[in-house]
Amino acid sequence: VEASVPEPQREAWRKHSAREFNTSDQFEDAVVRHIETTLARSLYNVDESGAYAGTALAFRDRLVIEWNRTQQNQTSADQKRVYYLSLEFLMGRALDNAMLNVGMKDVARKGLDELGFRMEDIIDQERDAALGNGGLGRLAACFLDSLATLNYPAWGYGLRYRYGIFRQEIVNGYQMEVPDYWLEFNPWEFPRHDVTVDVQFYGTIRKYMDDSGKQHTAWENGEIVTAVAYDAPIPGYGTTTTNNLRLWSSKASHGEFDFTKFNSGEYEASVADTQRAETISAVLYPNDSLDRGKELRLKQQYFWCAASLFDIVRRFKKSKKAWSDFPNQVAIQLNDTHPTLAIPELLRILIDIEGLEWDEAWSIVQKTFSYTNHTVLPEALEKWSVPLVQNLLPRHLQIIYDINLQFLQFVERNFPKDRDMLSRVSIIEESQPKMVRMAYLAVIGSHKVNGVAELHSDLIKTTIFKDFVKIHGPDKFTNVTNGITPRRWLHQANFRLSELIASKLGGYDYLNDLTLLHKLENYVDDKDFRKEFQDIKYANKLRLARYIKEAQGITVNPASLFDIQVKRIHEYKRQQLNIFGVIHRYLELKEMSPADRKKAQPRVSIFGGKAAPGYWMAKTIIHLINQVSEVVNNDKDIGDALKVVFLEDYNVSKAEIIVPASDISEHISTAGTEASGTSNMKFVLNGGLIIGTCDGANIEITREVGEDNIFLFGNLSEDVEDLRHAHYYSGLNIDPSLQRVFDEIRNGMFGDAGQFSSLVNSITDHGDYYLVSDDFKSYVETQKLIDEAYKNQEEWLTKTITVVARMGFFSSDRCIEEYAQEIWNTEPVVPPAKPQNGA
Ligand code: 4GP
Repeated sequence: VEASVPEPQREAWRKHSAREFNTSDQFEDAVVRHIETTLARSLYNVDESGAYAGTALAFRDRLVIEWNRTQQNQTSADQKRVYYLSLEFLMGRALDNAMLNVGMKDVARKGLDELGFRMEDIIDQERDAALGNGGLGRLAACFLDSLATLNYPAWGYGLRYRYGIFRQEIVNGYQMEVPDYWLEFNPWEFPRHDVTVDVQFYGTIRKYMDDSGKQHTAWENGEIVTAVAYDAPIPGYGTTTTNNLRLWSSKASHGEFDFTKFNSGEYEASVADTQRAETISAVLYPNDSLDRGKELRLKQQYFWCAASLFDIVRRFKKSKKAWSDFPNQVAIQLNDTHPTLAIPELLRILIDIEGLEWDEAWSIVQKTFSYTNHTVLPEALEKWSVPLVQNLLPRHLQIIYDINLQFLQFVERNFPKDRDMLSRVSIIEESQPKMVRMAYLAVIGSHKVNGVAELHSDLIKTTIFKDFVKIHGPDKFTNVTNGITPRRWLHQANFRLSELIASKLGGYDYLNDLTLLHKLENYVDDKDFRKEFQDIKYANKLRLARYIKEAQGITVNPASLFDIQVKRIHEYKRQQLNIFGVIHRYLELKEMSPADRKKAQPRVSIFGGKAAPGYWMAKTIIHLINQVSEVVNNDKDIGDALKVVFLEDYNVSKAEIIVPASDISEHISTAGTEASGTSNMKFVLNGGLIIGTCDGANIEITREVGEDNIFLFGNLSEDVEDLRHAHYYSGLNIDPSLQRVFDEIRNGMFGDAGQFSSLVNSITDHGDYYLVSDDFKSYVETQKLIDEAYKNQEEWLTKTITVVARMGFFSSDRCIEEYAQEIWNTEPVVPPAKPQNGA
């Protein structure tokens, strides 16, 4: 490690080195000092937001000390580092997580109490860091937690969006999007104005020969935008390892604004350039399927890849190692195809700038990268038009063509008989205009490709990447079933349950080894344990009921069965199937005698999730849910028998309240469409059961918890194609009970029927692509089984305890170990011991 202070003065540094608080007294010192000096407030004008800021800054100090130490230690350990490139990191709140990970929550609670504040209110002041859409972004956040907890030297690289995912407001039943100003106060980030990278766009290519006659390519005369690093510390649980998440922010290369232009009278132009540069990192794209073809999105991707690669290469070059060592020092994981441009970018750096030959550079690239696929939905697979890439990144397009040429020559040599193969696997799709298929580029440039659950990993091998399995061999393709961090999704979200588990398992070791949960099965018949387990679920339902009242003004009875579906709104996830089922239930209840209705199992159907702003059908589904909610909740006949709630603005911190409160959660995608799902794991880990299709990780959850402890229904993925085909040629078979639901919608039971015609017609007239009609009957029957099962509370309780005990497999720690061994070939770095002088 290079040091800047000479040895004789280092003693003074050591003596005055920053100290961590350890007692509540020291914590209070830190909080008050920050409130008085950093925030310039005092006991006369401090409110909860001030107390939050003081608390966050106190914990931030602690994290920073560990973070600096970790980074120094990892650098001197000189081991391979992992770089996780993700356009989304859905981190949620940081304070509670920081307190629990460093193990100081009780200390802080006591301190805050003495200063006159309640811990829960303070935690609630924080805004979510919502730099993601859904599963892919939250998975990245869980992975960062596990990487730090397991002491892997790892950095996340992403973009620092000025606006995260939009805030959702429901107005007259419709989704409205409002900007999320999350950066107004964010104590967790550190601007590194000294860590910048100039990134080039557009420009021209010049070929030239040097004195020795060697050919070179230069990319010149482009527009430059500067990337500035913003770092956030990522603390591991129960370890001092604190890793780094580096997010890039864009600014004009000439600084705040262009003085030359300003001085020559071009006032507006001087600001316009700045704005254009800053736009690159301004917004997270909220669309998961419709953002295709947007130049700004491609700019974001390159900006982030170029800055990250430059940074990684700069770090590597400091080690003065040979280039052949690069893949021994660096593993880069591509989270979906969004960072695929990193592949041609690394080639460009190695060949154009560092002067390596193609073959050596290519071998380094392939050993360095690996790629995770998160979807088989054809509309979500990224493609960029050749003219767009040509204009924005002319040199990269050349490199992509070169990769493709070499690849196709290889294919031709090895598969001379399969003439169509070349056009099928070409990175360039011969369409009008031509398109660059990013997923193929990612596969070809990586040494490993993984899916995120067993079924999904099998499906990618037989569908989208079938030819590549033949070409590269099956070993290139692997599976890492997703997982979740038990720290946030149990210990933090459901502290009482975590405490109960710890009391039986002899401590919190299980948070570092989730498989230890299996010992809970010994307590399935323990009366006191059962009682406490049940009480906790009830308390969590009560907490959610209070939240529903406060946020939506709807009164729900916590003794009802809570049935929850929260996730992005998408036709393939089939919230429409759920709401049609709810309407069916409502119609049945209406027909019952009051006496029978009293006997029916009361239910609360809870929905939450955002629709992409341009995804009309998803927005229609939200509208229908809200209209049904309006009608059902105000129907005097129905009372507590059924309530329908749409929770506005679903996000990570709300999930922490929602997840522990479920009796049943819904994971009901059309078989073969949901790559994995991760909320399914969160709900079960918190003692909720699942109604689900044989899809994604539901299948492995079933294997772990046992078929008796999950409610599966619906067609299997191998039958989906035939069913679609049958819809097309022989029409649909619409169950009479579903037909009735459609009739009532068309008759205006839930308001203007025209609003919902596209939704209903997509099933009745347009082929029912997502098989709602095929699965409706078994869905409704399975819901009946659930009502019955729930009546036997003792058996239900046994099931819920059993499933928790069997969830050990689904920790994201297990995922990270698999990635480290099978894909990255990396080892943890032993964290440094705390220095003796640290208070
Ligand atoms: C999601 C998948 O839809 C989900 O099944 C999976 O669990 C998650 O990735 C993590 O692997 N995909 C996205 C996306 O969120 O934006 O494509």
